[in-house]
Amino acid sequence: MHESLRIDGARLLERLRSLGELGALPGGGVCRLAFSEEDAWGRERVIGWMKALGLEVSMDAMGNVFGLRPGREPGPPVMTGSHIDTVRTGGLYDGTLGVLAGLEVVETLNEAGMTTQRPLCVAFFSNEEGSRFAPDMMGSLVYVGGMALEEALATKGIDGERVADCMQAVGACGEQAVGRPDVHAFVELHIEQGPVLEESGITIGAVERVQGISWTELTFTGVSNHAGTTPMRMRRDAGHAAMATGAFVRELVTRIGGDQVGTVGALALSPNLVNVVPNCATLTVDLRNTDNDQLTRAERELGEFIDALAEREGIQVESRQLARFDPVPFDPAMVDRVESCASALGHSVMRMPSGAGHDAQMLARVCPTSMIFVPSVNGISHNIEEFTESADLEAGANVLLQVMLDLSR
Ligand code: HGY
Ligand code: MN
Ligand code: MN
Ligand code: MN
Repeated sequence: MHESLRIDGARLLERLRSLGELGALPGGGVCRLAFSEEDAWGRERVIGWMKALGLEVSMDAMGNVFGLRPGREPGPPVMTGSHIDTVRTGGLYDGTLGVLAGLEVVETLNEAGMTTQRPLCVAFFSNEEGSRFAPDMMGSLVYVGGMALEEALATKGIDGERVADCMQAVGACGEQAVGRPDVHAFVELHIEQGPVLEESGITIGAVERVQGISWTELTFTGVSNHAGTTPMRMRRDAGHAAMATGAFVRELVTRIGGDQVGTVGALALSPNLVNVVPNCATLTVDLRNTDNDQLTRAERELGEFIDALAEREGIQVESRQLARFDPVPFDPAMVDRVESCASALGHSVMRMPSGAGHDAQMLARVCPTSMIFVPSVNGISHNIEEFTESADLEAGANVLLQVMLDLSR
């Protein structure tokens, strides 16, 4: 019976649109930074939908939220979900698709009067983006016991505020203890956020693994001085060091090649004035690779470069690791399941890695896990132009429905 079951695409689109109203940016797109007021609005709306669907809602001490649908038998649930926090220039689909498609699966089963053997659970995890409070995937990392709750709560963000205080302010502190998850299997639907599916003309990605991630914050300290009177030989120019590092990152990743990518996403100079040699520069370096040895090599060469640079320029450098996750392989049987469910529904499907980090890479530490990708138009994400065709959103949600039914009989 369940092979013929289909989700309601229009209803899914309406929820995506409705959630996108919260934290909507004037020119389009969304900003719901973790534990911000906008994040709280999103949390409230999704929890309202969970309750309206009859789910038993709980929140843990990290603010992770779970909507449980009992099965015919008790036991660890088949879980799906993702995140609803966004980057500062976020789109409508990053994270939210996985959460709202999970709710759509529940509503479809409710309408069909179907009770699965195993319980189902739809979750959203706190602070997946990590762009306000590093590391990324913080909520799911704490959930699986990969980061102590106390450490997460004490984390200071880019605005100097502590996670604990911001969570308190938005009511995102639940009672449920963290670190002892009991999950039968986890599957996350997510937009690809890259160009591969679109360029390949394929609808569904069966994700085999997530690449390794390394985030570092570098702070160069020199001496501020007059831009006109200070001879070049006397300068201790922190700004120059930052720019030289940015150029080196591009040269490094080009030289390593393969899947290696590198980004300087945040840069701040002080005093940031046209006629003052900067005495302080802070920048972030995001390095990723599917090959951990190459990623480690990139980190090492970056470290060697900045030490030599600081020595040569007579400035100090402080390096702070913001995140480091090895590449994560998903359970082959789970990847097969995504592939076979997609094919059974008549969708083209390909196996592929994930360039982005996801909550699924944390759940993979505690249960069989995989991901379903759908195409991103022009490969764009973390950009207000982020878009996925309705037919592809619907296809992904239908694959999710079938995979969850497969897992929960
Ligand atoms: O950075 C990432 O890959 C994720 O979107 N947080
Ligand atoms: Mn995401
Ligand atoms: Mn993201
Ligand atoms: Mn993600």
